[in-house]
Amino acid sequence: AGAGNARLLDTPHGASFDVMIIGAGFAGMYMLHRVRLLGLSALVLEAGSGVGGTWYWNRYPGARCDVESMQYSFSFSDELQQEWRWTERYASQPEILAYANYVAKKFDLLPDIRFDTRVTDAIYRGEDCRWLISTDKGARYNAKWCVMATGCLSAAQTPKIPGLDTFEGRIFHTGNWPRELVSFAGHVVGVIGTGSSGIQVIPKIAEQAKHLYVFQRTPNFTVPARNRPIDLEYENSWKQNYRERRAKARSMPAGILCDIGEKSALAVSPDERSQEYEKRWTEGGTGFTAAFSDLLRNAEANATAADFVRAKIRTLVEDPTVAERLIPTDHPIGAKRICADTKYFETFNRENVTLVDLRANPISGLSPGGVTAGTDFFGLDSLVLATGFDAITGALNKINIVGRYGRKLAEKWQYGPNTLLGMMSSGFPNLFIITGPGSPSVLTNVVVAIEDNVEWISKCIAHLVETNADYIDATALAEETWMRQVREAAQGTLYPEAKSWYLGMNIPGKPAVFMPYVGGLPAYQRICEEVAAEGYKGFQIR
Ligand code: N01
Repeated sequence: AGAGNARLLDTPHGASFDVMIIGAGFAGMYMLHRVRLLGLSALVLEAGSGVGGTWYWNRYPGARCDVESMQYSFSFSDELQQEWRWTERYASQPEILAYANYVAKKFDLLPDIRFDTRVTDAIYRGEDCRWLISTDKGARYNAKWCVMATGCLSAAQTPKIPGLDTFEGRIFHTGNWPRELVSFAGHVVGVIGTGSSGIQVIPKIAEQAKHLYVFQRTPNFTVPARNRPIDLEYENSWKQNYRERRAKARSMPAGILCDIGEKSALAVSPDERSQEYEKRWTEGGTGFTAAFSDLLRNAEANATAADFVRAKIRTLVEDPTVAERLIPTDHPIGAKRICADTKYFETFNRENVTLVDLRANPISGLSPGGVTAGTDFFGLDSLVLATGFDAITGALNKINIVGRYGRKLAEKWQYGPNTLLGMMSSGFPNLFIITGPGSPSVLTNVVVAIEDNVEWISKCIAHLVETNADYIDATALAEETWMRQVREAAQGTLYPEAKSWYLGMNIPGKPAVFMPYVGGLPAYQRICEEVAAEGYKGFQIR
């Protein structure tokens, strides 16, 4: 067993640990590893039956990362990054899950993880500054420090469509896909949702299904991923230069080493602009929106990139009416997370695929045999919900988190989340969040954001242990100042112009607040380091 079990104590509130970690995705796994290096006891609680988080749950056909695999991996162990071999430019879900399992085994993490265990409550006990954790299995634990590694895109969102529970066919959610193999062969299938998940799953289901109806409410911008196998030369070029490349990636706003255009899109001729877009379109990947420096800051510059993609859609989709329906017009390109696809638009040229425009014909409901949209009925054998997530705060708010004076986190955040650096929320002492709201999280290569947060939190805990401190909390003033910085950073961009999950606008009733910190990883990292160097300025420690 791991270090933790040796220090296990029986208390009235179950087993006692130095650190409880909620979630065994990349964040929870690395947190456990770091806590053990401090010589502290830790336990991880995980709702799934295995490690991997996002990559455990999102097993839908076509699920694939849109950050290149040589970068979407841990950098903390050179041995790990040298010995693991990625096979494709963008790793598929099964490969990333295999990687997560490999990491768990290599660092012997499994003995300190309890699977199939969902945390229901986390309640702060003021007398001894400890967190009391309860689970759906009736287990109780307590710990000095509690770390939420619950993920930004982990609370799958099922829309309230009338009659959904009367549907007699199979229903799937991309974010909660079954572990067994699902076949759509010979089936009439409906997919609701055309975000990143829908855009990946639709071409795959189309290859199998007798007929596929794609129910689209809002068209999305997507660029070709141009996934391909990794050759040895490319792999070696990374492995021989990992240290330098990782460091360079960390100096880029999204923590991703890529070619960022330094010019304004409006400072070059239309020809030069098109050539640059064409080059990036051919190269593939989400680096398309980094073609010029102002694509996410200037509406006119943005329109040049959006128009380029619109023209591509018109050339890729044979039926002009279908092409027009697939063209996004309601948001700047990149203001919603841009998607990377493999033959998405081409899928609509297949005879067995029909695009149903929900703007013209909204879904009125489901019945045992299928979906009614407008005046049309679509008989279905299977329905796939690619309807997204209650992002960034969803997984946290599902847990009954109660801080000082009995205050609930969900209540504190009812008008939008408030944190200091995305890692602590005032009134919830000794509770850390990895890639929480107010951190760069989803705007970055999230593995880098996770590593940075985990390392900051473990150094902070080490500092508390060394100084015999029992208690750390964000001050209300520092939190307010940080949230102002987060808001101001977003205001200078085009992000708030899209009704996206970044703002919680995909969830009915969720306050529209831009949640991530858009100032870039290097700026965020510098601020975090300064705060620590100045004795955790903005935090109250005793
Ligand atoms: O979710 P989304 P997602 N009736 O919220 C539609 C990451 N990710 O799971 O836009 C009809 O983007 C909704 O329509 P609308 C990535 O960060 C990454 O696809 O609200 N439609 C929209 O089309 C991504 O951004 C990867 O009008 C309804 C769709 O469902 C994030 O996860 C792969 C509806 C939801 O799109 C989320 O992506 C997958 C309703 N009642 C995910 N409710 C890669 O790395 C919702 N919709 C490649």
